[in-house]
Amino acid sequence: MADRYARLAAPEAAALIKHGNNLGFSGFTPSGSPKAIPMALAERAVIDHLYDRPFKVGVLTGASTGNFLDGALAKADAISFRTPYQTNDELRKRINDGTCRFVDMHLSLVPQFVRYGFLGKIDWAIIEAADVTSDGEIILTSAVGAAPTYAAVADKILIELNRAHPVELRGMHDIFEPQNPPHRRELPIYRVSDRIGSPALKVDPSKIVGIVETNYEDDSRALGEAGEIHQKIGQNVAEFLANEMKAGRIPPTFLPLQSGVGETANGILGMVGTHPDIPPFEMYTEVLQDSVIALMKEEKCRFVSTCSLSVSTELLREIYGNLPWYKERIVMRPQEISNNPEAIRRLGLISMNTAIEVDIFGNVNSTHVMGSKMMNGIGGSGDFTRNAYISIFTCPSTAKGGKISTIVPQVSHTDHSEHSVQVVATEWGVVDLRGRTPTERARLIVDNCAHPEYRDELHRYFDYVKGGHTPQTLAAAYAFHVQFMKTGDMRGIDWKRILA
Ligand code: 0RQ
Repeated sequence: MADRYARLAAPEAAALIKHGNNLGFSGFTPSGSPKAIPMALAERAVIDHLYDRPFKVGVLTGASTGNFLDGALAKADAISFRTPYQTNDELRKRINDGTCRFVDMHLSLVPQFVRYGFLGKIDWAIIEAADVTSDGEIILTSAVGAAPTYAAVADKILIELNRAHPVELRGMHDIFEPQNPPHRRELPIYRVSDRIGSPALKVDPSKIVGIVETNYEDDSRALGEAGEIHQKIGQNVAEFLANEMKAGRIPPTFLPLQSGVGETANGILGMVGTHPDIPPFEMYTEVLQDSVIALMKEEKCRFVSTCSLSVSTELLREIYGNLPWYKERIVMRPQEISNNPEAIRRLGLISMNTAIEVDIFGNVNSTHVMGSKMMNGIGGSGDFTRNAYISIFTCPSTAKGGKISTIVPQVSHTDHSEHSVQVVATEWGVVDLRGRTPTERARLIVDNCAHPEYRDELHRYFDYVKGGHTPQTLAAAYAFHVQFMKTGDMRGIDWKRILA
């Protein structure tokens, strides 16, 4: 580690940042994001606000972050602008009450948007590092995210040198930034494990204003054991994939998997991974979640290309305790590469993401509750879904104790259209929408995926709406949602009145 850089205490680093600055942070999910500087910034904001001094910053990261960053800064009301994704309750509240501007973006596009200046100037890059050399080589930690781009475009760089991450991480990252068009070349990734960049992030050392030394573990939460519903969904997806192999539509070597965030995705991947007819596979994904570690140890998952190690603290310790073994089996890439449409299409990925709701025609809402309230954001689900060899969406058939059907006549917000969504699975069944017309899709989804308590309601709607390529009645398309907003339960719709 180099001595040429100034050593700063976190409050000293925070004091350098001005109200209105745009900050580009390393990290992707709570993994790999700075911790001490954002917490010091939050403390500073609280004091500034007490003295009626304005202090808010723009926060750009790889994906979501944890309590150290989004949590602390949102609580201090210190975020004026946020992109591209978040999962924090306090921040979600501010986004939905309009006090924080939020731009929900495809994660693969963030670095390009930043390089082109579409998101404004980046004043500071704040990067968590396991090591930094005097000539500006930075070894990143448990994620890459958009750190290479933030570091390249920012005026100045602050490093959080975090001793909780071992310097031996060197070699797990593969840092690569494509040229801007018209000079961009193809990405030479032909196998999941191909490396195309360098193990370190290289920056102009004169831009590094100082180093804050810390020792904080990532605050990733452990995901619970898959419940009965998630197990059934996982079983349905696994059976579907096993049948695709039998039918010769997936090669005997299988195809690389991508799996989304959250409890549902983690549980489903666990089930797919343990299905006896699914052979050992590789993953080309953006988050390596808990269930993958067990599959790697059983050699069921042979290699993972990811943007982050989004695992619980215990599992990250396990990875760090056996680094040589994991370094042969994991490569961490920038989100522009982990989520790159070209690589996804070429490698023939099977994508598995979670929906908030799905409509009878196969359109998916991943982001908004009842059409208006932001949940987390689209994340990487669009990058993968649109370009996958097979794109799968899963969700439990109901939410909020059965008061909400996740299968609805029309989604209240569209993130993934019927043209990109190929397979839908709930705990009741799995349907293959490829090559089906809207009317065929509607029958399949209602009869196989909807909760039985909602099937009659959905049939009633669909039997009434006749005519057109995609039969729909605008007066009743949102009847389920309107009923919930009036009564707190989607059931009991007065169809006679609505369809009169
Ligand atoms: O809320 O906890 O308050 O009860 O939504 O739902 O079932 O716990 O599912 O944790 O897997 O998250 C889509 C949000 C699912 C996530 C989403 C309520 C439900 C609960 C969470 P409560 P579950 P999960 C790559 C992929 C977009 C980004 C993405 C997500 C809460 O998967 O953010 O895919 N996806 N990225 O009760 C009202 C409905 C609801 C509902 C569920 N229809 N109406 N509330 N909920 N359905 C990774 C990255 O991009 C980093």
